[in-house]
Amino acid sequence: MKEDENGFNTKAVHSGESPDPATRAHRIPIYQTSTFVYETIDKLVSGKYFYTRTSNPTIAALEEKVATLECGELAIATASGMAAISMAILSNLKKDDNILCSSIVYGGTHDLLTKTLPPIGFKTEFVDFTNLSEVDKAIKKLRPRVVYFESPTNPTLRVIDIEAVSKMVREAGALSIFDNTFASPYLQQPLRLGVDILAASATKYLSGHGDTLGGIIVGKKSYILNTRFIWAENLGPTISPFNAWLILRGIRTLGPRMKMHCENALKVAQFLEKHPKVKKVNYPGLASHPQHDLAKKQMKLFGAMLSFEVANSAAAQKVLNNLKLCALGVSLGDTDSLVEWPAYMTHLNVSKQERLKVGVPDELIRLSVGLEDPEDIITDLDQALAKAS
Ligand code: LCS
Repeated sequence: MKEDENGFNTKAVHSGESPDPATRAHRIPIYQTSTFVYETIDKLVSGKYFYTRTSNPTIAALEEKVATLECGELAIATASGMAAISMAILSNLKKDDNILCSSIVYGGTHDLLTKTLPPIGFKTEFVDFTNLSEVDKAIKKLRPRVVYFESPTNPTLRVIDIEAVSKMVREAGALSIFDNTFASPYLQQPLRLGVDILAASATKYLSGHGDTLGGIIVGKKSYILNTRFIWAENLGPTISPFNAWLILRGIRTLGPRMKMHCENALKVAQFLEKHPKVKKVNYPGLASHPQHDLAKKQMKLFGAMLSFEVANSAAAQKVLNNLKLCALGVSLGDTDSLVEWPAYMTHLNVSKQERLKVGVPDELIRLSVGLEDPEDIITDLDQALAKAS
């Protein structure tokens, strides 16, 4: 059987990995070296590895595993998700190019597009990507080079039609870049839906254990080779071999972890939806979610990220201060449930006016549902909600 015909979990376990040719170690070693030395110039010139900033066997194993799972040709692993996203965007821009972006994305990405890129000449317009006619209008008006989006969105959990947006972008001769961090390749494979380039944080579900940072860019061979040698080699966003090894280890259990994360999240979302102190729950798996049918069509399960609104900002603080099992901190996709306050944490730099427009009021709490027993997560939320007035 060819490897690509294997199921997702088989690929997650095996792809990119084979016993170490030098020692027959079953697990790929952490090639913790900056350079590779050769006996002669001839051997150096024909050698596969030269310097870890460009390539390294442990990092290459991670790249092959993620490229296989995302159904892409090749990948580049980076030191963080933001390194992947910034390099994916910059490597596709030329002087005077514009970017079109979904109105709600991770706060760090929003900062990159509104604070880092404008002074060097790249402007971004934001529109609501759940409204396809707005996307169409904006593409025609702006003529962007890059169209950037994520789904489900952080922290509002809106679902965007990946196939429809990618088609519009392709027909306009632009490039789509998609962040698959929240879903992971277990839930959706955007490159198969027509996205040109995938960029994501590997810090979250791919690693899965909250003990490392990493990022990944996946795409066509020509693009990835050019980006590796022209951009990655010169900007130097290389992941450490140790962090790559941790993420490789995490991905082997991505399927079973995601399944359990999603089952837990659905139970928590259903509990929250019935709770009298909760005004609104954003979770694509609930029938009340505005894009529930699209989520059913586009995703295998509904993910493990959700957000919910309580009465007001003071009530949100009370809930956050009283949670015991769910830890208060940014990040997500960890074994442990993590809660955060988007208005004051991940999306602090987005203006209040903009936040309110895209559905991030002060009373919104985001929860990354972990792998604890769901009853325990629910008990914790229940006791903290009881303390909110
Ligand atoms: N994309 C999304 C959707 C994210 O949520 C994050 C980080 C990134 C990219 C960046 O990845 P990193 O550089 O951290 O590996 N999201 C975070 C969050 O929501 N809280 O803390 C980090």
